[in-house]
Amino acid sequence: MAMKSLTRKLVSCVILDLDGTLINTEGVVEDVLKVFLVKYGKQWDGRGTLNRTGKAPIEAAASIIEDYGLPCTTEEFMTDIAPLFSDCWSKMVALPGAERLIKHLHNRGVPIALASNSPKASIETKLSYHHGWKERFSVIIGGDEVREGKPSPEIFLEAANNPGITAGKAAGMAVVAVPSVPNQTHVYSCADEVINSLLDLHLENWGLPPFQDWIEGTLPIGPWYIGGPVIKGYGRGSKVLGIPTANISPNGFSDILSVSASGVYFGWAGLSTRGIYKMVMSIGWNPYFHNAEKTIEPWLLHDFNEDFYGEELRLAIVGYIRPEANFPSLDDLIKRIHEDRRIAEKALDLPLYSSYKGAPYLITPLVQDDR
Ligand code: RBF
Ligand code: MG
Repeated sequence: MAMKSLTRKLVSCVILDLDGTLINTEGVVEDVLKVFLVKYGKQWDGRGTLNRTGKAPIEAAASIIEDYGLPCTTEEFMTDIAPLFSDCWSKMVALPGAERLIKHLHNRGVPIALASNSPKASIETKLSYHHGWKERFSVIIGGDEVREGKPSPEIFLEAANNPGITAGKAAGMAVVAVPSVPNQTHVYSCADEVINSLLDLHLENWGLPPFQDWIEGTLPIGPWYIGGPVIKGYGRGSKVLGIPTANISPNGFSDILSVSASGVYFGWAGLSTRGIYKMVMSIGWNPYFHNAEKTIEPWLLHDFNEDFYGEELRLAIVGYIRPEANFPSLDDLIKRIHEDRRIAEKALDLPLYSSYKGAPYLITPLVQDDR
């Protein structure tokens, strides 16, 4: 994506945000708000997400009260909602690439700091569910440790005011934004670079030690195992485009879907009565087609003679190729998808990936044991 090359700086230390950058706070907060609003006879409709993200809890609360016209004060709101959050911390899972980034920078001796608008106590609680994170930060600054939270620069200056990090401050700061709200990249236009997920962070662009785990244009992930009956079969929809995807229902995988970066993945696909095939897939909104819902669209790399609508399809997702993108024309989109296919087909022959072809999950049991 766009990078302002003129303003690019060589970076010697990194300050990370927590909510929506390293963990999926927003998804968990949404689930709590859904339950909470019912108390006031209101229904959650996704309103105001952008007004809340990145704000301190008290300001976020004020914006919900305003967005939904709730008859309470921010203090009452905070007191009432607190118990609902108490058992939610463990659901705030690592976003794609977060763990990898923290470990990599730490291993390579690059100092990392955490600067979050959350109060220090919440940061500590959230981090306690992520083994090995806290110790890797040289400094952690919460919203209650500065006079003014973000967007005031104070929190970043405070985080940088640390022996290991002063050097970075002296060099000036460059900002890479990882939007947690889809299709709102324009909101982040003052960043030096906007990326879809931390998987797309290219550290060498910033003078930092590059990740070593990309191999032949692919990044090993997972494996994730998902499956279900084919709801849009081969031979329908995009067969006209030469891309016969076989959608499975996203219902039941909302956890994986909500935290997986929209993009192109690959792996192995098992069809109950037919066999195991190479597979390349998209997870996302398909911006070219303006889809309203995130979809899972595996393309089984085999010439089938007939449709397999309704059959059980099992997937082992083992690698990542690229972020979802919008293309100027359908022709460009199709060309790129065929390029993805070639990358996946070749990569799946590497032992690193081919070993998952034998995963027991790919084979559907003939008799379902429901006990
Ligand atoms: N749709 C997009 O709008 N942008 C993409 O970057 C994109 N990448 C895809 C990659 C693969 C491997 C596959 C199978 C599909 C991708 N799609 C993408 C979705 C594609 O538009 C869709 O599968 C069909 O064209 C019709 O639903
Ligand atoms: Mg944030």
